[in-house]
Amino acid sequence: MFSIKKTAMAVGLAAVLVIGPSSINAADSKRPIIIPTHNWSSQVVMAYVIGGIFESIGNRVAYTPSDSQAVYESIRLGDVTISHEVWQSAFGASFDKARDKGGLLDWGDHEARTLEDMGYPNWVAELCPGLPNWEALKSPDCAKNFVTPDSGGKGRWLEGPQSWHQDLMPQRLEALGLGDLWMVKFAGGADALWAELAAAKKEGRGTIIFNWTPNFTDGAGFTFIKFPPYYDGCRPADGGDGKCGSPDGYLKKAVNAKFPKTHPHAARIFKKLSFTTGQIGAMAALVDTDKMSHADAAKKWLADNKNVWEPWTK
Ligand code: TMO
Repeated sequence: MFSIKKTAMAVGLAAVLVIGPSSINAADSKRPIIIPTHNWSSQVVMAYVIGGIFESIGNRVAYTPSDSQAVYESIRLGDVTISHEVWQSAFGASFDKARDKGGLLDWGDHEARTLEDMGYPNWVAELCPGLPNWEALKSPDCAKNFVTPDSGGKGRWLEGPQSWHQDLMPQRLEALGLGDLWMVKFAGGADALWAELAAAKKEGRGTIIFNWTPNFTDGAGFTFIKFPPYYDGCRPADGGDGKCGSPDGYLKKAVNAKFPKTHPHAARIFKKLSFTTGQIGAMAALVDTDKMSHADAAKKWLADNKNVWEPWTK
């Protein structure tokens, strides 16, 4: 009798120590978990994938289109619950700022590492001897192959929407002394980048675009330009001279600080959840290659990958 009681007490104590008192018997709130959606495919598919996982344990979910910089302040204030793709190069500074103010928690990194930088489809390498080294861009004979009707006689870099990096690429181009030969044009959206890839291929002309990995272009013959290495503080926004490429970056998760208390089960799942480069590239490909809707892509991904995500719910 006595020893059974003691064992039960010991188990109970161990549970308190391991799980923490707030989680014991606490059911997740029926209030919806608010998941942001942004303007690139893997992020939107993953929003629905994670929402689907939360729904599978009986939770409610709402999706809200959000600005990809302002979202960290929204999470801090509790208007949005989570962020599942914090890309270091584009959003690290906004994330740090909100975390330092309080109310936003770093919830760990995905297994996938990231790169967000300028690059080219492999067939254009011959137009610019010396690529992928950035110094190849110093040659006028290279730049002239990247002139477009809207580029004022200079070679064109097609950057993503300005909301992702603000003036990072125009600043880098000037810092590296490439401003006489090259200019930056901002795309209206990610689809404009993929349309440019397809058009350049069809017309057999040069193109340099902003791209990232993990993405559907992984393994599809896209090469990132090798710029001088990134180091903390090298960017003009951080007080540096701007003569650096983008970092070998993290892909982080973040949550509102109250989420582990309002939705302890979902918060535990989200903490464990981690996607690989291959999984994230596949989520993007379902939309950008297979032309599925984001929601249908997520349903298919969840159905095909139960072995990946179901263990996280236990
Ligand atoms: C944030 N992004 C993946 C578009 O570089």
